[in-house]
Amino acid sequence: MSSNKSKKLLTLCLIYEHPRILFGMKKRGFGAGRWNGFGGKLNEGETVEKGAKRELQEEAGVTATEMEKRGILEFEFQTNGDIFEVHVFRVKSFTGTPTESEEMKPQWFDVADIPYDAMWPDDRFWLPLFLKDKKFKGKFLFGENDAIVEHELSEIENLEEGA
Ligand code: 8OG
Repeated sequence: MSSNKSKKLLTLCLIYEHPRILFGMKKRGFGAGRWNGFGGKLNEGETVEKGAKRELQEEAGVTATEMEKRGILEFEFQTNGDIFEVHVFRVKSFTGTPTESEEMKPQWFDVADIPYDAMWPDDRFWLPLFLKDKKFKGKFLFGENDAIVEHELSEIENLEEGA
């Protein structure tokens, strides 16, 4: 995987209260038509945690009261010049009621019933680790039609080390 591309930092929040997990159907833009967690780009000067919390609020209408970073994933596209570094958070508690926004239509799923066929194809690799409460790091290279061409994934004890 090449390294002289520009890196963009993104957040992803998953509300997981065993046995249910909240996904949103992305209604527009990048990843439209797929179930996903809630997140996006950081505003200028914003910390990753603050950005994650803000995006969750904007897209799902809820406020995270307890959240923890679980993973760092890098996505590279053969057809695109950017690398996306996505920081994945588990939200353990929140206030408010998940509400549809312009970007996302939220829905609870049972963890036995995760809609992998309508999600980003990398999710079936790392989401099982997330659901087992593991911390992880991964890299995925996408080719034509968002097919995964190469990937690495490992469980990790300390996410911040060398992140
Ligand atoms: O601002 P925007 O909605 O475009 O941000 C993209 C969101 O999608 C952000 O929360 C990060 C997330 N995301 C990717 N790639 C992948 C992926 O491969 N799998 C999952 N589950 N989420 C992804 O950008």
